[in-house]
Amino acid sequence: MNDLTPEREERSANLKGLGCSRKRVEDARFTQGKGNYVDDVKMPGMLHGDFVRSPYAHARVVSVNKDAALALDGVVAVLTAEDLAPLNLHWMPTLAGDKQMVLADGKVLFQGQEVAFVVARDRYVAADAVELVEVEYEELPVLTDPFESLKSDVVLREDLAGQTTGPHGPRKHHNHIFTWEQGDETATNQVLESADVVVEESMYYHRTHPCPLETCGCVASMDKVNGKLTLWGTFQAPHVVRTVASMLSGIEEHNIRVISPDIGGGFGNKVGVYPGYICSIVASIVTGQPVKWVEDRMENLMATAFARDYWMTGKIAATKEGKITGLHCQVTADHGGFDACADPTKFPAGFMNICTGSYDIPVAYLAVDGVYTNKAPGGVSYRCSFRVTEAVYFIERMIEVLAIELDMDAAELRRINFIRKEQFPYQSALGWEYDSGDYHTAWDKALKTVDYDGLRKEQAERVEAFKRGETRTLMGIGLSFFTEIVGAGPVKNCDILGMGMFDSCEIRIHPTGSAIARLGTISQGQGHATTFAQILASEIGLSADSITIEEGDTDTAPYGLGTYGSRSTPVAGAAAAMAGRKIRAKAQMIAAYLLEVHDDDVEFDVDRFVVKGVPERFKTMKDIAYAAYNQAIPGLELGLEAVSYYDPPNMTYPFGAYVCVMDIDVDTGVPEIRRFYALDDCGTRINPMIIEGQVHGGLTEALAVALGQEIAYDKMGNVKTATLMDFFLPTAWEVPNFETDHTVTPSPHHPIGAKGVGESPHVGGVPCFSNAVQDAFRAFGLRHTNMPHDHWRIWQTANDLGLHE
Ligand code: MCN
Ligand code: CUM
Repeated sequence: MNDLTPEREERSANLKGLGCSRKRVEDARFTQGKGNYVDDVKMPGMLHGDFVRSPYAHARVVSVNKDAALALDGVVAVLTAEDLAPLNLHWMPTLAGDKQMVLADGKVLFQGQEVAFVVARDRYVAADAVELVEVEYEELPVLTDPFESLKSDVVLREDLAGQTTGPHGPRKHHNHIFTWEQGDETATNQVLESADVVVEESMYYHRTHPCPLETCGCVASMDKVNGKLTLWGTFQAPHVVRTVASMLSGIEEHNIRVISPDIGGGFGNKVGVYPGYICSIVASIVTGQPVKWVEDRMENLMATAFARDYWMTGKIAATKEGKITGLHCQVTADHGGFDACADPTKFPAGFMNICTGSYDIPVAYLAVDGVYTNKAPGGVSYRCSFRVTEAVYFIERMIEVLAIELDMDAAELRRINFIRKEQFPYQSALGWEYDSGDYHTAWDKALKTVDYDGLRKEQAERVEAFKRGETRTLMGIGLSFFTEIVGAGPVKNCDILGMGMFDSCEIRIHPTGSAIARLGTISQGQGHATTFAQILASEIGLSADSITIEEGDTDTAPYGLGTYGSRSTPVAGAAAAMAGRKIRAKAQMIAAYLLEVHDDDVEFDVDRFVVKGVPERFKTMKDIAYAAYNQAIPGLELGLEAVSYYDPPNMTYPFGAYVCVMDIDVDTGVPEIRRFYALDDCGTRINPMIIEGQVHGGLTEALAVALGQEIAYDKMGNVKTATLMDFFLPTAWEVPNFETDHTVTPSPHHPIGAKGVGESPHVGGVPCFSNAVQDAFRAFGLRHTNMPHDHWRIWQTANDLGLHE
């Protein structure tokens, strides 16, 4: 039954299942302005909240005077920490085991911190009242550098004074949060001491921000008649929000309904719990009216989850021939005023311990120190797969630096160190088991497609021409090879606030052969309504067009941990396949009964069950669905429904090979991207068009981060990049054409062999762009320079190398 006859091929195509570039079903409403976002939720009597925020990065709050604000017509309430304290809601737990002020309790720790919450008749009155709240501050010394913070006498977190242990072990200093160690330090140091070659390099992966087009917000509505709290919000994990809201408020979980409506991009910015959510809930309970809070762009950039801010120092040991023998990585992580990283509990530095990358490195050691500073909290967001962005940037820079030291070609250096196909499942020195990979095939395909040897030749000629004064443009060839780790995660080692990171799917087949499936995840633009239906179509044999996908309403969806860490496909996608298989198992019994044969005598064939060897005797899934509701089949319950809660046995490890060809004008520092080639391997591909879209989006954000985007602070702790005038958000003008390609190495443990892809292009893209810039200057002695490579910094690099003389 393996080759499809034309007739079977047509039936299969009609399903629009796995592998089909099905058009996105959600786009009809988005492109017509008919999406339903949080700010579209409007209720009778709805009030509006707005924050008074601190202009100072570090200050004592001496007093807050609400009188003038309360006197303004239309102002209903002004909440401060004093009002929340009796409810024990002035502080909230963070996902990292720390706690965070909901409203300033005695002091502020970063610019933009929430000090008071004004509730008013409309947004305008609320904004006016914010100006009328008089706050007296007493400035304190500001620490924006984590290294200085670790030496300073200034105590940032007075609430933790005297605590020498935190949720992740001992604290070395009053501004130190944790040290997280992985691997074997003694063995690594031994290798470093006796190696032929050791290179050391320090690099900074700067602070940046996901900056989704839709900012964060919510509407809280406490119905005092039935005791039910409904919360609409921009939540990437609605069930977790419900559980946390129940724990904090004491409202029983069944009386809380959390709804994530359409979301205008999340990129990790919408995983955490923000003071605005707590304040809106309290305000709704206090006033008895629905309360909406939606932050503006400046608030979003200043106060919600930032990304990165990792200072990394690496030592890499190798033989003269370039075989890597050991890796040492020391990180100082700037977490801002509170540790609000959204990591699985046991991973305070996320999956940074995948920093051995795609290479077979026998011994390694990683130590990460988390540090408090006077900056906004957050740290895990922005297509990061829990710090895999930092890990891949680190190793892909170390490889380039090692290539320089060894005077070797960087592509060849990668090739001789790749984990070989036959080594999978591969046990890494820092504790991961890579499920599957075929790196050499992908690398060779990439290099061949771009004519790598030809490019290197051209580059060498360009260097000569530059030296002869015939051109002022240099050429950079950026390489990166990444291994991602997505699909958190096995419940045995991954949890968020104690909840194991499984996910779920519940399917209900209707009598006429259409269906609804609900999942514990939530799309923010990834196209789940399109792709989850495709997985089910192939499993169940009903057209994807006949399957509605619903996510994001905790009253109807089964419990799931949400969408981040590219986990939807690896975890919820697996749950969908497993639930589909349960449906199919029952359908088989019904079909056998209808066809009057034994269960084992029928087999599944695209969209039907056929009697083995007699293909003209069959029952389609539509027939079977109808029979499930109108035939009394002995020993079988009526109906056709299934639910699956899926605990993945392992993460999935997508990978990819990227090449960027860049021309750099030495006199202006302007880079021109000539070509960008991205080969991704995410195992079985559900929807190639959506994958391509994900890759384009992730690469665009990678370009942004590598070439200019940053959240920069001055010494006073002022955010210098809090508007889109200063924060670089690329447009069609800056973004080049991206060429996409793929190989397919299925995950051996995922029911359909799929791995995630949503974050891969960002993880692999940032080092690729950065390596391209740095490679352009390799012939002139550059070893490493930090991102973001904006025009000014590139010009500066050229200047430092004496290229302007
Ligand atoms: N897909 C596929 N075949 C595969 C893998 C994935 O067709 N083998 C499809 C999926 O069916 C899904 C999409 O690609 O439609 C992304 O799937 P997946 O990799 O599982 O990632 P998630 O759905 O869990 O999305 C999360 C990921 C993250 S963590 C960030 S950050 C990010 C990203 O998605 N945020 C995004 N991409 C985004 N894209 C948009 N438009 N908006 C965001 O906020
Ligand atoms: Cu790290 S950003 Mo995504 O996991 O939502």
